[in-house]
Amino acid sequence: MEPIVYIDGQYLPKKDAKISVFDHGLLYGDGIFEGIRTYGGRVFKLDRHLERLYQSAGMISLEVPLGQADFRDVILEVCRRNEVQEGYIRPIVTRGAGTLGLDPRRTERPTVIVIATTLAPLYEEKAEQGLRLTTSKWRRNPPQALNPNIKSLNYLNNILAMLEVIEKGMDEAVMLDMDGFVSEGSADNIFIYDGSTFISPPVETNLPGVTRETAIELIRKKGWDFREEKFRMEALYSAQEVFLTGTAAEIAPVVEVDSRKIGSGKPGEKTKELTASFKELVNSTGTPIYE
Ligand code: PXG
Repeated sequence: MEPIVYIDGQYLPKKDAKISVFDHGLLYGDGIFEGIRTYGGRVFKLDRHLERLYQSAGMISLEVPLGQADFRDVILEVCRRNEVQEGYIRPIVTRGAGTLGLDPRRTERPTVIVIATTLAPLYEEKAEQGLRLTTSKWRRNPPQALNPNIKSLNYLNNILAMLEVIEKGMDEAVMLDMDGFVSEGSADNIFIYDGSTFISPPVETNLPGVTRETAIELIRKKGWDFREEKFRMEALYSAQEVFLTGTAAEIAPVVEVDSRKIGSGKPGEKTKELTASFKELVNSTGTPIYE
């Protein structure tokens, strides 16, 4: 089946789904996006992802030419047209086609794109054994330069970290903020368990992840302690358990950071419990695509 892509009001076969080379999303990374998962024909946390999409747009003064309820309908329709069950959705809004100058006023109107594909999780097998991380030499964009709360099309900061991961044969990067505190991975948030409390850095220096929020809810529901707090690499190295959270990563255990074993060197027991609860949640909640 040929995939169907939504662009500006039209549902097009993949081969016809094209945008202008003058689109400022391409020319300048001027735009925003979301990454959303579906499980068993239901979209996980659809409204929260939509909310974050509009927040990202607001932070770059981009007016989404579609109301939130209409955007929601489009996403569900793209899923239906692609017969998605276990899938991945990528809504994108760019500043639109314009002139070669970066002035956003020289664009006609924002471009809205929605792609939906059938997809397996990012780290499926690796996640069972646990991920190996390396600290990136690149610092996460500080909020004073490009706020990491914006899920923008400008992902070079993260891609530089990913290139390092590939060079070193690792699975994911740990990115530090400008002050040397742990911020997040290249495409996921990070948690440590110190033996009594789960800790994740405050979102000032990272993306407010939907999976991060879900993990915090699960931790609290189990009656375990959680707090938001800045921490340095040493806290990561000496943690009993470490895990990453993300739409693609889900809740993924970390077993090694910078060649240092985390805990026993195997996925932590608490992390495993959280992963199991997360799987239960994604398979029992969400917005139905077919109804
Ligand atoms: N930090 C960053 C920088 C991200 O890009 C997360 C944290 C986790 O957020 P969520 O809301 O997903 O829990 C992300 C999410 C991909 C891909 O294609 C990347 C993300 C999401 C989905 C797919 O690698 N990034």
